[in-house]
Amino acid sequence: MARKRAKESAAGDRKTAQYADQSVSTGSGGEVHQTAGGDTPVLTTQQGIPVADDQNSLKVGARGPTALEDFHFREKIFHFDHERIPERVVHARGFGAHGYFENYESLADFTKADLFQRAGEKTPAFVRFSTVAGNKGSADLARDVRGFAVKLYTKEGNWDLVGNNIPVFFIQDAIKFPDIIHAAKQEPDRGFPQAQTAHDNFWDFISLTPESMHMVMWIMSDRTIPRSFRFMEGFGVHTFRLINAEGKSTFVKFHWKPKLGLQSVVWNEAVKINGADPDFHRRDLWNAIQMGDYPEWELSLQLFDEDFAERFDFDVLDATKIIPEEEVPVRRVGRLVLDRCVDNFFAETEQVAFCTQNIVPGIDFTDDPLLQGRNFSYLDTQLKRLGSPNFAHIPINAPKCPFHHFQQDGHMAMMNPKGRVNYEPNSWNGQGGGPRESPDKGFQSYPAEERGPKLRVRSETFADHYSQARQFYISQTETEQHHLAEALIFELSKVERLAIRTRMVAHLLNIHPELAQQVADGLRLKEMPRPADAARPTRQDLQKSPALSILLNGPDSFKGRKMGVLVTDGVDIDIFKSLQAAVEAEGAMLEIVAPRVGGVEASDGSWIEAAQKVGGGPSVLYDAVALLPSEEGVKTLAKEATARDFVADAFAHMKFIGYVEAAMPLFEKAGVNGSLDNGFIALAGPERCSEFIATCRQLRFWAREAVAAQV
Ligand code: HDE
Repeated sequence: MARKRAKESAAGDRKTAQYADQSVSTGSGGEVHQTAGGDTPVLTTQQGIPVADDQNSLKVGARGPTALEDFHFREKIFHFDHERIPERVVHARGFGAHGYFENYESLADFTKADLFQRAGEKTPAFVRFSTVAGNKGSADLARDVRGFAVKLYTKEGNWDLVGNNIPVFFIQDAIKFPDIIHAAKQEPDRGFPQAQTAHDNFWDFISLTPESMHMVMWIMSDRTIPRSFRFMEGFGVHTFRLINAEGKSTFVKFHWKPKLGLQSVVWNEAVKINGADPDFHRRDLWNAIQMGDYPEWELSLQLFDEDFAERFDFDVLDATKIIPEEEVPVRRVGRLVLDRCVDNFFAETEQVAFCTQNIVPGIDFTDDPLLQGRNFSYLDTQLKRLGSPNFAHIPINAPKCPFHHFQQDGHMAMMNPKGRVNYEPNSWNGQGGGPRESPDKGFQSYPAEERGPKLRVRSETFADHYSQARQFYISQTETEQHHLAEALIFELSKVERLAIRTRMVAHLLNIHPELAQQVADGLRLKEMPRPADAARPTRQDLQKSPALSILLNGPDSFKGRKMGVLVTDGVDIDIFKSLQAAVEAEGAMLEIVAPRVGGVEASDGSWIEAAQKVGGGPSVLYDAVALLPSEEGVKTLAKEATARDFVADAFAHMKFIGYVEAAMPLFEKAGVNGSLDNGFIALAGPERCSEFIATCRQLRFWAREAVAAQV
């Protein structure tokens, strides 16, 4: 009996092995199933045991049960089952890259931080950009704050500047963080909406939290729909301290200024990008770095002293306030360059553990209650996510300078000290006694005077919630003010409860009556509410701050931007080539979109390969577009809905559109032929192409917006 079974089994093994070979060879497009040999290493288990068959689990008979003794199968599935670690409770969706920070000048007058001592010094960096509310798999163009977390591997330890692309925050005290995040994320009963603040819970909380009103202006502006990470600012948000060698403290606000200028998309475009390419931002960063087009930001400091802090209109410890750059100008002190993509997303981007309390000698905290709370939260969250107090043993988190301490053991301890001594003080001086503290080199906290009764209170100096919200609003261009009002109308229209919509309008009345009126009209509120009760009246004397506008801080070049070129068979090769050359000369990118991805045959018989089929490369993926069909080719294009959308969307999103005469039938079908405004540039001959690119430097033809809304 036993012999019979063994025979069956052997026959079965042979049969299934043969079947596996067939399935691999046919299943992988005819490639030959490879086994080890030559340079190809032998597949092993984690324990190093060579694997003979990775296609079939061990069975008793070809159609029988799987044997428990199949250790290879069990190890493989066991490991797979544990591949995920808890996603971040906020900022789950992120994308990271490596680079360096280069110091322009010595900042020794202000700080003894080692990385700021020598001009030209480069410090390795890792940056992770993120959205806040969405889960890990959510889309990149959610209307949301973007995280801008920077880890600097300095020679005196890791400094994490864990910032956002908005310089203020929703709340003033960390104790409210779980509430704002619960309110923003999916509602707990239904588990949706995903990555959106356009729902009742969010606006319910916000409308009951006047301190959020300044942040509301920022999140409803186009700051929350950036064109890409490369075109957004970063902010440390809190006031920090710089400490010099004499122990003198200077307050500082940290800013990252993108070299390519600020740029955002419009909301209708964001919604469509999310469908066309949910990875739009990460793909953009990945591609730019892979192409050697390394994005850069300048570290810019607002430096001020106690006197200024006393004089300033608002409390510098209040994270819902900015210091206008017109009052304390930024000083550009160095540049951050991202020049290397990760080798492995999980190992680096997912496992990177930022901690606000990672700070180096020469930089220090202030008593901002949000920052104080964060200093507890980040360490705590890393233990949950990474599962071990040894998360600094993971290469992405490990310092790149020497480190020595007596901490030991724990889950997954990778770096284990040698020798007998694991405590201090000890008397093993010079005989493996281990590291010693250093009063000179060690981190010394700034000896700020702290006194006062122990109370659960909010400082009176934090009480003005509307003045800077108004200042933000009046600092925007008309176009931006319009977008802000539209965003509020969109979001509040998704709120089911009228009382919440009304409560928000009551707050807007304290910010700007014109804004409140527009939103009330947009929501069709039957009655204008009374203004919300305000702890402090809104100051009308704060001046406009042009630094707060995106459009006033755009680029003067099309560099780093992307041109989508729609071509068909018969495309005029001269125009195509000169457009290509003009785009290249500008330092921009060109992507070819064609009816079919295989490409087109140009007017001279040459072949142009496409990157996208027209349906897969809608115009929302490009900063400007050019339409270069032939007279013959446009006939088919005009029949395709995706080609018509390509044009209609480019028009609706105020993009510059270069075109050849042959494109007219497509314009007609797309419904834009009646309004060929100055944003349409006829590429009558090759020489017009550089003129077209020069026009594209304005990025959008905003004058079209009022018209486009009605087409
Ligand atoms: Fe965070 N935040 N945060 N945050 N935050 C986290 O830490 C927290 C705040 C920011 O790419 C968590 O590692 C509290 C402000 C970024 O890995 C968590 C408070 C700013 C990232 C946490 C704040 C930020 C986080 C979740 C209120 C801008 C992503 C996962 C006091 C200055 C970092 C993690 C990355 C992540 C707590 C407010 C930025 C839970 C308690 C203000 C960019 O620890």
